Amino acid sequence: MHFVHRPYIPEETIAAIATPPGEGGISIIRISGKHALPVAAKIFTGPVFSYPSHTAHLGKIQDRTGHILDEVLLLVMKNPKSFTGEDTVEIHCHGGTIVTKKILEEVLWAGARAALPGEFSLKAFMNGKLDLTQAEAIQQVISAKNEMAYAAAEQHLQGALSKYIKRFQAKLLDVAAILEAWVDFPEEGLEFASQEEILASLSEILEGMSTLSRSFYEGKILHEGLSLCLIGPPNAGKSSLMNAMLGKERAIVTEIAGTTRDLLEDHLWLGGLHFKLVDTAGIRETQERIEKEGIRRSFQAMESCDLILLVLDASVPLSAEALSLLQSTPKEKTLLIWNKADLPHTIPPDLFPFSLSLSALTGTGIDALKAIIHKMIWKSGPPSKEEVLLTNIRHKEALDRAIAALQSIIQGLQENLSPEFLSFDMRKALFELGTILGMDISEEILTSIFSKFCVGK
Ligand SMILES: Nc1nc2c(ncn2[C@@H]2O[C@H](COP(=O)(O)OP(=O)(O)O)[C@@H](O)[C@H]2O)c(=O)[nH]1
Ligand SMILES: [Mg+2]
Repeated sequence: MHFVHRPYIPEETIAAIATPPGEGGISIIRISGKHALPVAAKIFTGPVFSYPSHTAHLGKIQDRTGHILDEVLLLVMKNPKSFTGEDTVEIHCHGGTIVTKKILEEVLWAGARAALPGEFSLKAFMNGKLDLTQAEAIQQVISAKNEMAYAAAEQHLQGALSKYIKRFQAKLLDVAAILEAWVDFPEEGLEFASQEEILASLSEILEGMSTLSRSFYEGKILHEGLSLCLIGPPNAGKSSLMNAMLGKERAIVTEIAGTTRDLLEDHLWLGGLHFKLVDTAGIRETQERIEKEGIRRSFQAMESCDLILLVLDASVPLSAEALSLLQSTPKEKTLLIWNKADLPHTIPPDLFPFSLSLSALTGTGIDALKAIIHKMIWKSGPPSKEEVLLTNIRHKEALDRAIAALQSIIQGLQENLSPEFLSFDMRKALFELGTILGMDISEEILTSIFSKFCVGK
């Protein structure tokens, strides 16, 4: 969807349906702005102007001809004590598509304008109700697909990430002040702190910022999930393993080599996380056109996935295809699986850092497989609920630019550059940290952030 956000005009009153489309118990129409009360008063049967803030009132909505549209509950929240910081009215009506739409039409007729996606949150940000990380966290709370992603988003919403960033800012400002003193009083400046002390505190800040930046890997896992891809020669049991992992007969399994010829995807939930599991065509030399295309897609999937499950048949000697796959798969993102362990088998030792044997047919070893996947993903254990993680690419990029600026300050200090030269990078680092919180941020960037939000939020 493409649209242009208008600049924030406090006088404008906006309205939108805040509940999801479709039928439900209730729907909520939200109105925010200077004229929220007059708009509501035009269509509601009660004395809207006399209602105290934060009260709820039962009444009816009338259309412009006086026809009753629905019996509703009207909530009044006066500025500044509302989500947006403006006068806000919520109309809770019956949750039907038509009735909700009709009431919104009347609200718009009465003087509100249709809100753009994320515009309520934009107003909240503009009015200082939230900083930008918190506003962005709202959307992540809404879109969280698993408990850990939800926990991380909720934590950002409570301001945990802002607190972290502000701490970096405060520490950097301390150093900046000392650098300024060096510039202004070259003689006495050194009394405030020695070069070693400054280097030590900068390194400590850098370390903290780098740790936060690295947490984006975990944040991404939580938020987007990962893709697992089954790769192997024909008849190794890839499709059988897919079915065993999913606990349903998703893929066709036969003893005929070349049964799977296209990519097959399904969702897999493992340890509270969301994965995309992809079954692929068995890799071998073939002249058959469809199978050939399938194999090309297998290689593509192998490239793009986060984790490869390389499946080999342990009950037969290694084929040429198996050997070639053992050589060509990137070891660091591959789990080697020796399948058909229910049959007499031999397994060459220690080929890959991560491997196990199992039987897709009997199900023996499937739990161990899930445990290893878990271990491979969380290289140093899953994050605790208290850990602050970066989950947003915008934050990650700004933080990395701040880190680069900090590195160049440290390098400059080590090369005994005069402090004047360091203050440019210091300002850059502080600026980048500020943009994470929404300070000094351009209208264009704000627009693109809020345009990804839901309408009505
Ligand atoms: N004994 C035994 N047979 C298996 C096992 N896994 C798969 N098979 C059989 O191997 C054949 C090929 O399986 P399939 O899942 O289609 O392999 P794919 O070509 O790699 O997808 C089928 O006849 C399966 O029943 C296993 O763990 N043990
Ligand atoms: Mg198959």
